Amino acid sequence: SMAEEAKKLAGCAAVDNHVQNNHVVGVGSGSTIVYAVDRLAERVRQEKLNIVCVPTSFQARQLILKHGLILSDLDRHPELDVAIDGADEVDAALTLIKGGGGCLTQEKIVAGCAKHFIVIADFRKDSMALGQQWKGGVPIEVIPMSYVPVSRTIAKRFGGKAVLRMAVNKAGPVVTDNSNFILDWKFEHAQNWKVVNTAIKMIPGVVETGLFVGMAERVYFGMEDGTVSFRD
Ligand code: DER
Repeated sequence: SMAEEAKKLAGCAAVDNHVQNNHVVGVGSGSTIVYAVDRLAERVRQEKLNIVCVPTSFQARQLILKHGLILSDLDRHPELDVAIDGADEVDAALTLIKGGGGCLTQEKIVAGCAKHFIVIADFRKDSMALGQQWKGGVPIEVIPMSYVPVSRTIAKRFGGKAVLRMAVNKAGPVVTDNSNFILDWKFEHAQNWKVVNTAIKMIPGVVETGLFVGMAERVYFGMEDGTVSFRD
């Protein structure tokens, strides 16, 4: 499909422009990153690149192993040269909503350890303001026993509603790779995302938010016309 082609364009552009020999590479989660890892594996074979990969989820770990790439971790490499990951939405200031795939916590940790955090997305994610394209709200990872009071506090202080993410192929709520729950905060209007992100993180029980503020260095967008554009 057009969107899949666009994901591939963005994934290849990020890998070709930002991964070098002897790099430690953070590997994101979701569907767009699959194309980036395909390209990474191709380059390793063709150029005999010597790189190691740090995953951001069980899914990312499976991707790395499936391609025979060298798996590493933050114990061995607490500082990465580059992290590449997708996004659910990107606004004009490069603030991201992430977590549509439920992996936001390890993604944010790995992104924060990288010298360069590069985002890849298809044209549908390119937005002027959060909430214009993405209707899933802001994912928030919470300690399971806290999800009701956290949900009530978010609704009271910031409006909208924070809904427990229920699993589709398993009875009950989605359980993250960190054994936590996810609330999807369906906010009602634009916010000062830097202020809101900090305020939500301070609520007891909140582990992490899917608001990536001031973290993305560059976002590559695969476009419908087969070209790639980027924003810094
Ligand atoms: O869940 C996540 O954070 C993913 O990275 C998400 O933001 C992008 O997933 P996609 O590439 O499948 O759209």
